[in-house]
Amino acid sequence: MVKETSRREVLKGGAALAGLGALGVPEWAFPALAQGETVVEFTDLPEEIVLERAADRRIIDVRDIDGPITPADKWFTTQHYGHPEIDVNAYRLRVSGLVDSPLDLSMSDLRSMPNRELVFGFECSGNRGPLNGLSSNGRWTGVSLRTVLEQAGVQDGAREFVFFGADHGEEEVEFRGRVSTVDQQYGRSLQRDLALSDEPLLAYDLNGEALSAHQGRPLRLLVPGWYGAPNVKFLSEIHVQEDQYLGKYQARWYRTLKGEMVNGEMKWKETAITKMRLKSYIARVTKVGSRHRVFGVIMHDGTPIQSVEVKVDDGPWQAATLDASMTDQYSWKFFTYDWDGATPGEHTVTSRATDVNGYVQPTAEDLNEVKQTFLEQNNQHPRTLIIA
Ligand SMILES: Nc1nc2c(c(=O)[nH]1)N[C@H]1C(S)=C(S)[C@@H](COP(=O)(O)O)O[C@H]1N2
Ligand SMILES: [Mo]
Repeated sequence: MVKETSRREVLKGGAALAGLGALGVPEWAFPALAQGETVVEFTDLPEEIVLERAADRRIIDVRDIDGPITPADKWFTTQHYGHPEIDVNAYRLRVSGLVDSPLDLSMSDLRSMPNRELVFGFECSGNRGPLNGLSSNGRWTGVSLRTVLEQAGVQDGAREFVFFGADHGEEEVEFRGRVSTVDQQYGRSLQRDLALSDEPLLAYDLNGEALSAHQGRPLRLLVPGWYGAPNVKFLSEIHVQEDQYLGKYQARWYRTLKGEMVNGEMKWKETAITKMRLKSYIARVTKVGSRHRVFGVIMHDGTPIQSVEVKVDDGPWQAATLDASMTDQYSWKFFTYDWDGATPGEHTVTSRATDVNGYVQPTAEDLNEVKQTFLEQNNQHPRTLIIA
């Protein structure tokens, strides 16, 4: 009754998955697993899982995660205007605006500056269950933003640091019913304190190799702990200014409508996409002999994790185990929960994480009371499966 399918067939998707679902026992082996360990497939997956929807869009198959670092050729990827043509030898990073000495830095200039490594995993702010495939974790190398800014000499009046990608396109921008078509460059900004802190990195390598076009060749900004949108790829210019930057991807596109209680009254406001909101998601459930194991991932802003718990159906929350080897602050984190005595039939498994500040990953119901728009969807996501 149990049909095993190779991973390739599974990823090709539709037919195999639907066929297995129809058997009622969607279960198969992944090469990444221990001998005899098989995946119990979720019943909440779409009929067809397309990992590469376009040449420049890719999600990861979270069922297939086999180590803390996502290989560069599997890293999730997305952007608004495709991959700009950049001749890496002719490339220059421009630093302009309120600086004492404007800069034009080649990749060899940047690579000869002091470098550092950063293990950092992030998700797109639009990432959501059940797939959660717009998330990955990497080992990045680059130069601290601060090192470059110090070389340029930031002036006192500088408040806002704008990061422009080389990518752009024609966009319609609507204002009170009037539409203008203008050329938009991908741009995001950081405020002074963060820009001049030790945190942001101008990264040129991922997992020890030069960035591919997918991850922003030849240079990208990384803001540890933040969502994907601020991590500007194909970085071409840093412009330092006094005024707030209100470009499309800063001021309009990446906004969340949130409610907050202020003096006993709910105040609704649009907020910027910045730090990742604590999320755990269940990536797979496996079976070894008669035992089941739930494996999941935590995405977070670097605040240490206090606990992660799993519940089966409407049962009590049970402590899951964090992978103690994942000590890099901004890495994603793995957890497992050994599910003993799983009974045959349909079940839901749900996880929730709590950080040391006491923030508890909300239920979808609670989240939707304080959030209207769809970004930052960090709610608990119950997964459904059938135990044979
Ligand atoms: N230049 C540029 N940078 C960009 C974007 C873009 O469209 N252009 N998209 C952002 C968004 S929304 C995300 S989620 C991440 C994705 O990064 P990745 O492709 O390395 O996973 O890139 C960010 N940086
Ligand atoms: Mo994104």
